[in-house]
Amino acid sequence: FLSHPGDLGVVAVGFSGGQGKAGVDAGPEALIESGLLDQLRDDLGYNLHGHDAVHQYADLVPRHDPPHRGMKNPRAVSAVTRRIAEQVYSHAREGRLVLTLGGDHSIAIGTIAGTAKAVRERFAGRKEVAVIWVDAHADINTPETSGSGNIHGMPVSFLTGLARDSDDGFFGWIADEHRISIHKIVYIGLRDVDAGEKRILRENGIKAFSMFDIDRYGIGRVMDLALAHIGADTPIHLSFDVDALDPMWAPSTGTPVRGGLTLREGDFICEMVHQTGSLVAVDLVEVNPRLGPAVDAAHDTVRAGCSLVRCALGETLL
Ligand code: HAR
Ligand code: MN
Ligand code: MN
Ligand code: MN
Repeated sequence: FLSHPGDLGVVAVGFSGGQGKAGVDAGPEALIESGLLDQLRDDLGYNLHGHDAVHQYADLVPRHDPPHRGMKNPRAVSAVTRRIAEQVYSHAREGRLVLTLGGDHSIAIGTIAGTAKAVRERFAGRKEVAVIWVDAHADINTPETSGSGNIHGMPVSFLTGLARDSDDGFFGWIADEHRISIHKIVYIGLRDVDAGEKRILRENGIKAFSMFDIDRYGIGRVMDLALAHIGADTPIHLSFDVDALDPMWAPSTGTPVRGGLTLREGDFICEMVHQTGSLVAVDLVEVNPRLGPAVDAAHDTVRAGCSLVRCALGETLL
């Protein structure tokens, strides 16, 4: 295989509290059972750390967790993402690339908070992490603009500071060192964005490439523009929601939206990000093996997810 690519910290997150459908907590187990981590070790040559456990965080999920500012399961999601931030940070501090397997997309509050802190530390405050958010959805609702109260639709607002809370039990633990700049996030694949979210994107000048842009310019040009926006020599956190793919490729997910990326376009995004050499963390989220219309749905979705991760970690580049 390729020359030894280095150390990989793995955080498998069996958590579904950021949304209402059971089963997304079984995503990591399905991905691992299908051989993903073995492939990363045996075929790609990574040195794995933290890969023995799928974390359930049962000790952090309170029995009584009533809504706060309309958010559902707010204490659980706040406590779990706080723990994830520590896990991701401790891998990144050791110089490891960090792979997080979800779980719903609320967990990115933790993963990105963790890398943001590690990158600030590593570069003594001279660099900030950039985020490439691949998704059908913008996930930038504030608690007040959200129609659903599901926190997996809000992570970007908390990470950028557009949403804040003073109570540690409700994301008040998020400090400046955990936050990302609104100018260092780029969206790819959007096609189901709420009216309030469109307003937030517009008013803050946030860079976003929708499916329209991909159809118009092609995925190659979109990736060139996305990476140019981030700039060279900037550490990159790739947060990939499997629902960015068309349901033809990834049917087993909580909120499928037709008209999405082909598997090949998704793989290409991951390959381009790998090729920058600036990747510091990858999330793959919203794989729900319990959902889907056909018998093969979960199998297909897991296979697609594995392919995306392998591409992000360098498998397909010669
Ligand atoms: N925008 C909607 C909301 O806030 C739905 C978005 C959540 N779906 C996801 N996230 N899978 O990407 O509830
Ligand atoms: Mn998402
Ligand atoms: Mn989504
Ligand atoms: Mn490489």
